[in-house]
Amino acid sequence: MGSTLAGQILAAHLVSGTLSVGEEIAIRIDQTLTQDATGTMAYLQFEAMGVPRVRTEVSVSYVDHNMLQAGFENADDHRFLQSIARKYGIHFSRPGNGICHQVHLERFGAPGKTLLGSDSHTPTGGGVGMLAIGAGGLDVAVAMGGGAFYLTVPKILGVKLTGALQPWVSGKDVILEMLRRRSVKGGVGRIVEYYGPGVASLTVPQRATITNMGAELGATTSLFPSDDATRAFLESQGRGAVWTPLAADADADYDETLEIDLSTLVPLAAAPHSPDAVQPVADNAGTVVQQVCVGSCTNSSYYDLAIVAAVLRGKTVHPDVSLTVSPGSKQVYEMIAESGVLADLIASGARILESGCGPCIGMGQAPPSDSISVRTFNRNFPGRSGTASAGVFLVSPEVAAATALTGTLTDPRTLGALPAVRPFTGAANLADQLIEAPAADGSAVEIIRGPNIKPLPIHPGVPATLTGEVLLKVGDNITTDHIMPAGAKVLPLRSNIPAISQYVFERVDPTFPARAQTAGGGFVIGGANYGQGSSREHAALAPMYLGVTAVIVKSFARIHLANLINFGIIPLTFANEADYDRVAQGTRVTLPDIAARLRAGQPVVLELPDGTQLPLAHALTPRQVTIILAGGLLNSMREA
Ligand code: MIC
Ligand code: SF4
Repeated sequence: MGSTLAGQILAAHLVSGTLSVGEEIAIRIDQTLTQDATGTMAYLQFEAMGVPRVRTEVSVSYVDHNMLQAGFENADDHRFLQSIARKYGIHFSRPGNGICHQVHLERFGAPGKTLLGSDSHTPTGGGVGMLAIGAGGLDVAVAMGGGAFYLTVPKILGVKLTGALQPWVSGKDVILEMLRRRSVKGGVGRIVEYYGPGVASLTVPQRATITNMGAELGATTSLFPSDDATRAFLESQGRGAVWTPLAADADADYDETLEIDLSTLVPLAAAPHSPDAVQPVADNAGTVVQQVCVGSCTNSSYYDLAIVAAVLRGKTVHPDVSLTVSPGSKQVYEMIAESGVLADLIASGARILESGCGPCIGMGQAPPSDSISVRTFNRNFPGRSGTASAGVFLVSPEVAAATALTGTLTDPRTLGALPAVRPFTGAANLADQLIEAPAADGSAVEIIRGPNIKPLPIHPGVPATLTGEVLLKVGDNITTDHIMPAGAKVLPLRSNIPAISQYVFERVDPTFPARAQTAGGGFVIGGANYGQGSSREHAALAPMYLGVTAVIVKSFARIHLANLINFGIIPLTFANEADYDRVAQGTRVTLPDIAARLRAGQPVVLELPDGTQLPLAHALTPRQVTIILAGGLLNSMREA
């Protein structure tokens, strides 16, 4: 049997291990990216490693998340990031240059390369045939230092695309259809690889929308072949030289397959509060909407904005709707300015925001109380918009535009024929004025640290036996937004763990931080897919700071599991899922001889106050056990 494209790229980058599903392998990383909300931690960790200069082919530090400067914190962090980039040989994409994933696709993405990013939507790069994986900042720091990235070999889910999209249906509807069929757990332990005759009809930005939101499936990554459309895209970026044709073998051996006939898809929407609550837009048509937001790393390419402008041209946004538009990159911003798309948007009453994550991460534009916001973004977790009582629908730009016009959720096919989109006929500005290339020698550069940047907390190491209180018990699909919220108030504290830890589980139980500290730490019990969503390692680091020593759940999401290990929190699962019901919040429980049992590979149990022992499981490798027992990866690197 022939090999899959993902298999080919993994094989070409294999450093250790064997490529069989479930095995731990290490791969070489060609490129890294960080963004400002995860980057400060990643670079503090990189500094702690004592490596004089990054050892990747390309490393880029983006500023796109923490753009609201309501105090000195974000501005200080940006200056820190710039000085670190100058010192260690990292490209620095300045604020205003755009969202990391959009800019990376345009300016650095290359077929066949590996990319590790401290952001869960790094798989956007799969749109040009890269193997692009999201990870915690510490794993990215290790990769910048030349270290390999460890992962469990995923299954390859081959998605055969046939047919072509109908008018008003877009790439967003393809990934929403995937979420409808497979759920937010459907990609866990898998790489999603698209192939088949339908691929050629999709543009690179459409493909990137699909691979971007593969993160919401829980997939390790998603990718497309590199073909003529890829070449055309890279040539338009003045980077045709990095193009190489790539595809799975015709008889590729996928672990699973499914087929989507693109011509059968209709406009879809993910209803509040989960990206997999997908239904046809028509089913919810008429829902009154107060806000529409266009942008985010999922849908902020030239066409995404141009189709919105085409729908709105000569008309005005509905009086009860606030419409915001955030271009994905400075390049896209300049293109819409030149083609007239921007003027159409302004004339229609759209509120134009700077190039960045903006409302997607709750950096402004919180919707009104009890309202409905319709967004072209990728996540609609409760409270993420900044308004706990608001509901968010995730849709395509086409649906967003139709909705902005009518004031109710609208299937754009009801608007009649697809309007003509203003073409961009000029040449894109490829001068990269806002990307500072690294100096040849940065050794003399001083790192600038504002008062917001606090040193990394140190883990004391794991004692022989762990006893503690069950501080919190939560259900299934807990996201890292639940564990460590983002938004305008909390994000500026990303470089200050003592301060940010006071917001851990804020939306689930605001008494958690105080209770955890009073109890001297303890355990968290959770359901299935615990830790889905964002890659933020603060969702491990801040609980660790509060004294959380072990998290016991039905199952974990990949990146959060890796982050728990990296920060020395023991991740365990119930051997019998039903035992979840036997552990109550507030109980004092014990993990007897946990250190010795993990080290010896012996069964681990959870002891209840009445002496009952519940069998637990884990899939930790000896390497991971060593890391945990040392109190995390940095401690274990120092010991080595
Ligand atoms: C997100 O979309 O949640 C973020 C903000 O981009 C995160 C990273 C972070 O929390 O800093 C992600 O997706 O990894
Ligand atoms: Fe930024 Fe939103 Fe994309 Fe995260 S999902 S990188 S916050 S635009």
